[in-house]
Amino acid sequence: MKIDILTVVPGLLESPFTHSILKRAKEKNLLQVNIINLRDYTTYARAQVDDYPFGGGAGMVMMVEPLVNAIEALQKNTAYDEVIYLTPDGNTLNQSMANKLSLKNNLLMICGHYKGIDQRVRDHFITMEISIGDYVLSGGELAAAVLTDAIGRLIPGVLNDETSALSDSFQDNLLAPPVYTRPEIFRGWKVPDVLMSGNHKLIDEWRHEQAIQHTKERRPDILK
Ligand code: 6GU
Repeated sequence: MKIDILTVVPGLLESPFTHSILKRAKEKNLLQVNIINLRDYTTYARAQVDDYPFGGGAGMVMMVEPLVNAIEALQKNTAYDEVIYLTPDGNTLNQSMANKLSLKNNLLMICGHYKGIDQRVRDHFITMEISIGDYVLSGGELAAAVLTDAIGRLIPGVLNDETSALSDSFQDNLLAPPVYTRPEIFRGWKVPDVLMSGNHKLIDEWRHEQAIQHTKERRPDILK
């Protein structure tokens, strides 16, 4: 998969994809992330990309021209499956969206800034609008990093143990059960006996019950 990310703050996206699982995805050639600087596509003086909103009001708006120049230039090289605008008024990201997006080949993500992007870009170029939750970030970059991480780890072949994404929280509308590792006893706090029993049927049942219990307590809204 290739993910192109268009931003006015490329520096914010330098590090997130160079560690851990996404680093491995890159090394295995399963994921390629390109950061593109929107300012490379502006024709305005001093690399201007934003301007005052028509009708007045606080904040700046990202101009239609640099965005369309950039998107059209990128589309010449790549047929994107989705052109995603990261915005707090988009559809809230969930695991099911990440699962679906992880099966695509080419994604373009557009990071909003200031008061957002000119509506005409949204009307004519954007195919999906995604938010990562009900709070406001200073820009779409960290949201694009979150979305890329959520998608990237699901690309087939990225995780070593393919089943490990299946046992993630949310994959079956359940939160994940508790996990333990060595030592078996720490300060008198003991690992549940069932996990030490070697009986995998019992262990699976216990984990499933714990997941249900955990979900009932914390997220009754996602329980089917
Ligand atoms: Cl995608 N962008 C911004 N600026 N704020 C957000 C967001 C996105 N998702 C939640 N808050």
